[in-house]
Amino acid sequence: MTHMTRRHDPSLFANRGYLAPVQWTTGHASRALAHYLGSAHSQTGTTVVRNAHLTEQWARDLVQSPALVNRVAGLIGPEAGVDQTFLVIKWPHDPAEVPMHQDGVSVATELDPVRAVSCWLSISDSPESAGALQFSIGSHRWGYLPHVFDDTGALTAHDDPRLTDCEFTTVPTTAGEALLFDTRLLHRSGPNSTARIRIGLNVVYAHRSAYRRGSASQREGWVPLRLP
Ligand SMILES: O=C(O)CCC(=O)C(=O)O
Repeated sequence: MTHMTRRHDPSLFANRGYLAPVQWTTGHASRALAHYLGSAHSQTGTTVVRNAHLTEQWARDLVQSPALVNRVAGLIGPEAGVDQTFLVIKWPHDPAEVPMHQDGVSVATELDPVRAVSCWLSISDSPESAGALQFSIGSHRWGYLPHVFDDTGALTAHDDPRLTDCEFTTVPTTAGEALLFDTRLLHRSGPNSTARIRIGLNVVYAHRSAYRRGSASQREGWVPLRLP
């Protein structure tokens, strides 16, 4: 039966670098989680928690959501795991922006994009005005771009002339949706100009064999996927 919708067309992933949102839980459950996170964290500037899945039970559960795990295993194969997570809470009227970057490359790692995939989970609603994710569609076809890392290992700049004219498309999401995207896809997010909290969890999933630099065993955050 050829009943494949555009939503699930794998060529979309190859051509534009991301899939239409995957529902990992209900909007109701996700908004309840957003409410909990808003009360559990203090509102002193943008909240960033690296590898939240190692320290917070809700994140440990979330990265193993059956709907996500099935999708990820279908894209990169079963022996995959979580490479890292990154929680960002943008509080109401938070001016913070996440600058453009590619998830699959850092000082410590370079991931084979065929065996790794990025995922951004919209824990709250994320309309454009709240700092939704923005993709430079098709930029994954450029491969990993030359990067500059600062002393801490953080990525500080891209030294490639193509980036001067790079255009971004905003992809608004609602609570409980996830965007799966190529680890080379340039992405960023803008400020939250709304009176509501905006919460997203970025998860990079990688197959054990995905590491061109580094290895799964050297990754502090690596945990194997539990297939349902
Ligand atoms: O939550 C955001 O605003 C962006 C997070 C992101 O791009 C990342 O962690 O790679």
